[in-house]
Amino acid sequence: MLIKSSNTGFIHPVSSDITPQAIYEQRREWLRVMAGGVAGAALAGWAGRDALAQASAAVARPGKLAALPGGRSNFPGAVTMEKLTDYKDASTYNNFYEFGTDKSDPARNAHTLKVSPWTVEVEGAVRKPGKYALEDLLKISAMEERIYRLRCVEGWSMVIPWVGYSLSELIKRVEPLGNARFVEFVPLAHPKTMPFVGSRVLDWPYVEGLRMDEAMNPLTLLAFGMYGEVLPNQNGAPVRLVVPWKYGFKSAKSLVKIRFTEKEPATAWNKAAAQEYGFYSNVNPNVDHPRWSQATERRIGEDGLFAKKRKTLMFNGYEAQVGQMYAGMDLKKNY
Ligand SMILES: Nc1nc2c(c(=O)[nH]1)N[C@H]1C(S)=C(S)[C@@H](COP(=O)(O)O)O[C@H]1N2
Ligand SMILES: [Mo]
Repeated sequence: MLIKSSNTGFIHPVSSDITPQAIYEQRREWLRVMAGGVAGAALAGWAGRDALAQASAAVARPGKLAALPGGRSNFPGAVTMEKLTDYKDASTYNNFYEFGTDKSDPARNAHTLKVSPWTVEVEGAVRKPGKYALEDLLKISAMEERIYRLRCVEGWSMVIPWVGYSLSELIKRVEPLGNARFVEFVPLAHPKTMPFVGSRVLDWPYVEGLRMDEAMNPLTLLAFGMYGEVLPNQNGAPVRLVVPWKYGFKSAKSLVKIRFTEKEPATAWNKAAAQEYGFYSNVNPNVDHPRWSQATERRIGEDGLFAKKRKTLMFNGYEAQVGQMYAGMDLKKNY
């Protein structure tokens, strides 16, 4: 069954299409058990009422767009207990250069983005290349809710409940060949609906890339929604990447192509300023940006007069889940 959102015109399946009813029921039961466990642990520790509410209940929907529910993820590290950023901040303070370079530009301009119909093409070194209609992409795996920190290289961060599934689910499906060592992510670049495509800030499209093991890491999320609803255009509708241990710019929005390659992809920010933005771009408080420190960050929503800056964590706090992938690499050289 398809429901048409009055706000966006985006057509998406209801949850019973995404998950067969039986699995849905099972997942609900399991969630109930999990929530109890997590809530118990939170109570025993430092967490207060916010964390408790966050752990035990589904994130409240803002009610602006069509619903896209996801079962709370049980993958280690997939749900932070930190206070969620307000939906309003998460959907009005954005980087999406295709719609302008000010934080408020995407929310103001991205209504022109046409997200239906939408196709994502998988190509390159895979046994099963092909074009996926969004409707089919949505059904590849059960939707999960993941609460991730997202830290921008500019020194601010948010905590956002994303809805999606591990990119690895799609990758397994298309069967990469032995020579596939990297994955390139290509967002839409459509000058008619994206007014800043063509501007000289970047070389369009906004290409990003990951090494194969990074792309296969279960934390790497193919996201279709946030706060229990489909993504607002300004957050990268209808499908984007979220890579929580890397600076925000690696999390490419509004993807139309996923390409498997032997060579390291040339990424948009690396091409624009190689001395400032490397291929890896792992969040690393010990490696300064050439023009500023990366040791601390400002959590959006905490910017009152007495708000303290937070210390930025190695790999944005996901070291236990991802540190292993970089063992033996010089992270000052591979910034
Ligand atoms: N296509 C595209 N994807 C993009 C960007 C962009 O300009 N274009 N900006 C990146 C940057 S710098 C950040 S910090 C995050 C911001 O995501 P958000 O607006 O959903 O918080 O998106 C990333 N993905
Ligand atoms: Mo960013």
